Amino acid sequence: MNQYDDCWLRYSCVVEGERLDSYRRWCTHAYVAETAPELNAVRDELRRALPELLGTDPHLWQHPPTTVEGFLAIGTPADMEMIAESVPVDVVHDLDDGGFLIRSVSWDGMDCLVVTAPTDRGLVYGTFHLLRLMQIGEPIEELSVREEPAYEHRVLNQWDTPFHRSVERGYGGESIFDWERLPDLRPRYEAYARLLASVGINGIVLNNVNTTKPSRASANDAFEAFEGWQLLESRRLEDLTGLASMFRRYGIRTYLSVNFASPMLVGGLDTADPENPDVRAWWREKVDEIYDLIPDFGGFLVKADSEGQPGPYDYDRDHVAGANAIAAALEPHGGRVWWRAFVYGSHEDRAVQAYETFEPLDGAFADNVTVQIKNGPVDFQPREPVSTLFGAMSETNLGLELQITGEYTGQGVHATYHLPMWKEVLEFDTYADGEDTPVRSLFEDDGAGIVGVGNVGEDHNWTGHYLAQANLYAFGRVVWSPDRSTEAITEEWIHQTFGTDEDVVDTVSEILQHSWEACIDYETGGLGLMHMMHNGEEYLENHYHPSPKEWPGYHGASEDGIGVDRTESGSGYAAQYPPPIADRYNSVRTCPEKYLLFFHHLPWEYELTDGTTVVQRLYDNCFAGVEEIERLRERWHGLDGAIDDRRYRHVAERFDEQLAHAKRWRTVLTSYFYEYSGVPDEQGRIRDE
Ligand code: GCV
Repeated sequence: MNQYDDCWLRYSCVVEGERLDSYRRWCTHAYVAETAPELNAVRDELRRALPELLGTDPHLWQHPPTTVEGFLAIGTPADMEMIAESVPVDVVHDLDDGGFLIRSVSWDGMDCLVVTAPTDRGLVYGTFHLLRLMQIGEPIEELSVREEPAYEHRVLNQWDTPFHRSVERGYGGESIFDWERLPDLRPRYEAYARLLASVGINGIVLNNVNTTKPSRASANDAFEAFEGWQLLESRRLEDLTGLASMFRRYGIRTYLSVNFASPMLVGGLDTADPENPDVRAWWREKVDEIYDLIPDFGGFLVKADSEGQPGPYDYDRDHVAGANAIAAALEPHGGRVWWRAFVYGSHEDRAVQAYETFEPLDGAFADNVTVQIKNGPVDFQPREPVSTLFGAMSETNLGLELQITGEYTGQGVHATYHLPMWKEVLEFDTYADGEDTPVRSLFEDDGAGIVGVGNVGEDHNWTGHYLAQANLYAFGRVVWSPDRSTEAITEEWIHQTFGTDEDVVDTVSEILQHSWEACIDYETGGLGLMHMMHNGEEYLENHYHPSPKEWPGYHGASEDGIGVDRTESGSGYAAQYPPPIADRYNSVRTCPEKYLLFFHHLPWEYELTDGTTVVQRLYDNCFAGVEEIERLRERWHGLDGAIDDRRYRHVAERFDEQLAHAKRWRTVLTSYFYEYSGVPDEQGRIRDE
């Protein structure tokens, strides 16, 4: 058994007959440029993939082969004359960084397949694209592919906590990064880089945004582990260079999460005031030192004035002053600050705070600052309305932060697929620039981008749950191409991961695509409620079990009703949206049911449009969610014998646990709703629990 799963890079031979003949004809011989580290990665990938896909060893040439029927050529037009002669060079040069062409051409009487791009990173993506087509069994005889990433920045945020091998909100085991042993590189790092590059990720923030023990932390040992600030120490930076070079081979730039008080913690200054000249000089020198070691370093991610991390407020400065001071040090090197907008704590309704803090600062951030905003105003709940900030900061580089890991969606146990949620977010019309300004259109300018909080760890399967690999895959693919449909991305993943058998594809696709709505139903009741999870101290209990009594402010249950009033008569969150959206959400008649109780506090027996009462709908949805998991589990059982036993059994066991846990959610929530409302379930199901 391999040390770790190959995920979607299995390269199991799926085709036979004429299709296989054509793969062999074009790809048995490969002529690959040798001008950059990325090209070594390309060659290595061909050496790994082609023997599996072709059933024969490939021959890698140093010069264009002359005595063969056909060959595969990979390089930029500048690298390879043969490519410059056979593809329209101006079309190649018009592509954005990362873009590529794949063309079937005839050259010197031979059938050739050319993978070309204006940058070496694009050649890596083009190679993975071609290998994906072959894994899926697509024809390659008459290819004419032109691909470009939708956004410049497609970044993974690791919440790995250095020196402790732990991952905050990671459910796939310990951190894969062994900081104490750097500069030694584990083979697993390269395997990870391959997975990321294969779906177009071009940046990685290596460490957790929590970089120091929070100032208001209790005596909880877990907080002692936050020592990520030390990564800016010179000895740690030197250790990082090898890891950064390895990621560079795959077109991935390295970033670090840094502590706002680094000038004090690392530099020994007595202040971190962003206006202090010594502080600014310290950042400049530190950044110069980093770029000497890592010339393509991406920049810093900063969590400031948030959950006890230090920030500009400590010096009576605002977020612009804080972000711009650090950005000034990075600017000469082309580096960027990703500055998180995740601030809350001073308002009764935390949803309103990020907008109140950041919207007045629109237009004041430096060009190399990106304001990184979670998709919703609370915190990666199973479903949240889109954050109001997306429609309010058109003069600022924005970053959308999505969560790949399942912190609130069943962690490593429930099969909850996040792509349908991300699609809902990306398609939401923000009216930022009038009607038809969907979220997905906001990150197209240089300096904007989309980031995902990662879900990998040391487990054999990387993600704690085999099906959670789909979340990592889908993140990369949807961020590369947000127009690609959920169905298409999901099927691609299944084809590469489980093969092309129709039953398997239909079953896994159905499970994935229905899993998110089911989770919403049993974890929230489906009307816009949220955060009814337990906030325990124990690592895996936290945000997993139901505990609606613990956080009444998030759902507003009382004897007279349920939900949080966020209209004008309440916290006013709805009014932070541009008028058409604000009007829709402010009115109980037009507010979509899925957000109803997020925006409105309503009597338990308030009648919904179909005549059902609020409390009855909550009951019904909780029951429907569990029934759906029962059905999806049955569907999975139908795959016994159709896929390998290891993965079949793992997912079957997880489904047993998920079902038991979904029932626990249903029992706790429905009893809680009943306790407050005193309204029995029309179908008498609560007594039977
Ligand atoms: C990294 C929530 C999570 C924390 C996380 C924080 C953040 O509070 O529970 O684990 O910390 O968000 O995004 O900064």
